[in-house]
Amino acid sequence: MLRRSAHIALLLAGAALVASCSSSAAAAPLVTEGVLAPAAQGGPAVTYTPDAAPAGARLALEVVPGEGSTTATFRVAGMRPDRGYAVHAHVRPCGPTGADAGPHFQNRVDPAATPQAPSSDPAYANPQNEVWLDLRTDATGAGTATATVPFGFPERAPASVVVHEKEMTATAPGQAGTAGGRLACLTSTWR
Ligand SMILES: [Cu+2]
Repeated sequence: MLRRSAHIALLLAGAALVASCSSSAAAAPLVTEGVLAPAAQGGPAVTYTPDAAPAGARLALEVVPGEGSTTATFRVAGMRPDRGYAVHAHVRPCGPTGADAGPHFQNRVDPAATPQAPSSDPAYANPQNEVWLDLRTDATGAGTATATVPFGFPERAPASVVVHEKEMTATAPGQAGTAGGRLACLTSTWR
């Protein structure tokens, strides 16, 4: 009985996730959704650390282009309850390892960044030049974050959303944008 009601609750949470995505009044939102599967299995939504980002959790991204701005909303259900997750837009699609998603998408790219030493300069690694979607889950493991950034994606766009180990993204010089290991990833459409 307990298993059955938990299953129904999950279905309802999934339905709410879909309903809330499709009911946005803004024009032509881009919606990407996925259910976390083990990374070895592949797919659009993968977990690298099932203890912290359980297989079966649902992730959804909605991107609404504006006039010289973009509003992104990231929703999760079935994640760990009462937990913060640092979340960002990354430049490449998800792959078998967390590193496959590459560095954070930056509107103005930090000229000092290298593959070995990603940007950690607060002048570039900040939530006005990157897309940060840090969120906190409720008692059911559901959570939402919305970010409006002052740029669009005319030439380059992110390709994924990465959920990190830390509960919040760091902002100090030398650590800005860092958030620990990569727990899960959603390959997503941004334009
Ligand atoms: Cu990130």
